[in-house]
Amino acid sequence: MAAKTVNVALIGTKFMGKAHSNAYLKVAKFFDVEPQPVMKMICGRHADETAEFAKRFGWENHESDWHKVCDRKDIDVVDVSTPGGLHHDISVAAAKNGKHVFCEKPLAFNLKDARTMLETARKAGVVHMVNFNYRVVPAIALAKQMIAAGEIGEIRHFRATYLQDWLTDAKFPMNWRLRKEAAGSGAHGDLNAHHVDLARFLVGEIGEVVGMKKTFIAERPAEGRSAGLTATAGEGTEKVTVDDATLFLAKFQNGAIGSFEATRMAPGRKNYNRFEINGSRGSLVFNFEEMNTLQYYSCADPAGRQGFKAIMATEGVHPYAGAWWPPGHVLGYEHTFVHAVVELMGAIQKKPTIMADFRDGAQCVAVLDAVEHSIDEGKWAKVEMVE
Ligand code: SOE
Repeated sequence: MAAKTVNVALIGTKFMGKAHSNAYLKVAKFFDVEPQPVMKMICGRHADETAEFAKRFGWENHESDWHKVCDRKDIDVVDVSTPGGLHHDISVAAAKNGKHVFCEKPLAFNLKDARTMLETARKAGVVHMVNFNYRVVPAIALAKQMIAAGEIGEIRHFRATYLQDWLTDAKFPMNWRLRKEAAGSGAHGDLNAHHVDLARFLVGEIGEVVGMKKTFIAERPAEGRSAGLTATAGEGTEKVTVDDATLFLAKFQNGAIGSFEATRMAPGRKNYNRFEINGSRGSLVFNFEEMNTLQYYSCADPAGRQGFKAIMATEGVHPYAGAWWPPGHVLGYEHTFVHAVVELMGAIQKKPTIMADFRDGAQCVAVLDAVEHSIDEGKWAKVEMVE
């Protein structure tokens, strides 16, 4: 019997558009997913580029107006891979029309919008998922299992640094990620969002925060063209309206404490997404630049033999790894998107998932917002809870 299918429409043709397209292409080749995604429709602002993109990645149709995509009867899933400024409007339109929604992070620019997205999706009874793709890095999914099994005991510290360097040079031109109206915020929403999600995933809810932020370069050469994290300069200059770096401290509801640092101005750090968790019985350390390994220290090891060991999460027993290559044949960034689509297809089949839904997405926005409030008011701020 032929496998069940769902028709997917992807909105966005840039960095995330490529990563998601690749995931839809690969998922049913490596994983026994049901339903299987059919690459029905790609949507991008520029008709010619989108037509070219459709041909290159194998999308059946292309469109340049997302409203029309959300209105189509033959679409089951809308994948929102646009800059953040469009997440709310597209997700709400798609959910109201009964489509499952898979949205990039951060879910929204403020808690009010995030709540509307959540309520609309719940009312429509559709699957809603946020692409916090680091949850499905095999080493991180393994960390989740180890924590749940009590292997590091009661958690006391979550220590996260997310460092990149692509904005170090003051001559690096503007792009949408530096404009508040398109990105919501800078390093905070782009990078801290991932760690807030991982902190909630691995440790628990955050109750209170206090932060600070800094924009080191207030004006940059105007944008000529940009793609991914690269750009060429156009004429003149433009004001930067987001943070270059945001740091904050957090109190978890379960008594753990945390520190978070995100910057796009750390020369030499490319995608240094690192966190360390210390518990009463051991520690775990992850660094995306070595994403196939999870560092584990166990206090139970005999005296004289204690130390961090690197678990290479590429064995068949590790989450997702068995579907790919033999042990040690490492995975990369793009595989995380495939794993996210495995989870998305599973959720459509009503299977339990470890991915974030819109409630998780909204709770992450609540933490990000609380950090902004604490900065504005110069004191600790309570995080609103989303039901
Ligand atoms: C750019 O900073 C970026 O691509 C983020 O937008 C992603 O979410 C992060 O995973 C890697 O860096």
